Amino acid sequence: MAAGSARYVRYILVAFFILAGLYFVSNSRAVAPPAVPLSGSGNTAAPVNGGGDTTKGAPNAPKIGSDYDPAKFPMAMTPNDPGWNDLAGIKDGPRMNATFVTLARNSDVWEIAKSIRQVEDRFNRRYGYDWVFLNDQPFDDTFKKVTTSLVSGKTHYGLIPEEHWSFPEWIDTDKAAKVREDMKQRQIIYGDSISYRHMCRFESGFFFRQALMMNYDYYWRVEPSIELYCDVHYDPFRYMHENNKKYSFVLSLLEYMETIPTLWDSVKKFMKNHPEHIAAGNSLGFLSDDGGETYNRCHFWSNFEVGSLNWLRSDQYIDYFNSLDQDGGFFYERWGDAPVHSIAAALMLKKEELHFFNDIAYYHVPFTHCPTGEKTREALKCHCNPKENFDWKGYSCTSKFFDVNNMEKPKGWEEES
Ligand SMILES: Nc1nc2c(ncn2[C@@H]2O[C@H](COP(=O)(O)OP(=O)(O)OP(=O)(O)O)[C@@H](O)[C@H]2O)c(=O)[nH]1
Ligand SMILES: *[C@@H]1O[C@H](CO)[C@@H](O)[C@H](O)[C@H]1NC(C)=O
Ligand SMILES: [Mg+2]
Repeated sequence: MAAGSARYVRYILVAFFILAGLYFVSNSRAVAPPAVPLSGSGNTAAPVNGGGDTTKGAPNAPKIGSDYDPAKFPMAMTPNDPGWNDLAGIKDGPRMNATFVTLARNSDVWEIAKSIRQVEDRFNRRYGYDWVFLNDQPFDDTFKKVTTSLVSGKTHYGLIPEEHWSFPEWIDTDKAAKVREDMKQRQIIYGDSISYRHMCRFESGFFFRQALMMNYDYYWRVEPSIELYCDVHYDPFRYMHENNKKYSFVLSLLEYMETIPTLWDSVKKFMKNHPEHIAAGNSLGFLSDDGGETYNRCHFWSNFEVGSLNWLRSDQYIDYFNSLDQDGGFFYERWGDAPVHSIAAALMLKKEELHFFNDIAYYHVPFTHCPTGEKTREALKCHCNPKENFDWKGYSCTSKFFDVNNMEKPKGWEEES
């Protein structure tokens, strides 16, 4: 009897320790401190693991990489494709080596929160792609907390090195100051801003080689205050990868000539010095209506871009950027990253390497891309007003893009022009 009850006590004790052990293990995982350095100390340009939280990302998804059979994971590109209505839960299939990227100030937090929420709701909640945030000032705790809570993938925060956000030594800062004064008088938008110029130069030549961005092959640029109006049914990164696309856009338009008076001269000089970088079968016709003599001001609007980081990091693009940067137009004029990227893409990539994402509906003040065609908009559950679609209006260059590529315009485009 005594021996028997001692055995029971032993059983109870063992069971107790097993339960206590299980409780401890499961609970310690739940209360593990987030790997996100919310205290602000992780704000460096070196790769910081901004979101080691194991609940982030898509746990069941096959690993990142190009080693997969696309046919095993078909993407639903049209409403007739199998899986079109499968918008719930984590998407299976491969993930690209890709990230969202946002340049922002701490004061942009609520406007970028709005953008993130839309990108997540319409696309990323099923994919869990990472998000890199870049800033010329350290990000504060609020910015990191809010953005990390909204992004389904891992978040990373980078501080831009000073040499990527300042006047290079060959720039005459007095001359640059006179230009800003003059542009102010002429009321040219952002004409008197120094920071806007640093921003444009950074987006033109440096975002893709920040330490955090070196970890990825593809990027999707997102700005504060944008809207995504339709569901995204397939992975745009995978589309780029599988179709060998290097640069993409949703809106195109004419640049203000006052901001780029000598940009084309600079480009022509580069073309003369580096004929080896100019692609055969490029999209020169998108940029110039006279065979390259003058620039017609057409450019892709770069506040939205999905593109290849390796292309931007290529000798081709770096030689181009350095040549333009030496000419000083980021400071002596007000060259924007949109014409700078667009000219590079149109001259140095093959036509087939550019892509227009008709099915990604988008708004950045003051322009809207709302897909043409009622059927398309319904299938994509869009909430944009088709009357606001800019694609076929006079200031858009999208029609020219279609013509240069001999592409058929979507049905109903004339009614929207
Ligand atoms: N860190 C940082 N980010 C900036 C600065 N200026 C602009 N940005 C970011 O750079 C991107 C482009 O700047 P915007 O002010 O949106 O320029 P824009 O799109 O030409 O003009 P808006 O019509 O005002 O949107 C945005 O993601 C901004 O958050 C700056 O001084 N510091
Ligand atoms: C992702 O891309 C970067 C840059 O090209 C590369 O260094 C890295 O090895 C890639 N990672 C994977 C998992 O393919
Ligand atoms: Mg903007």
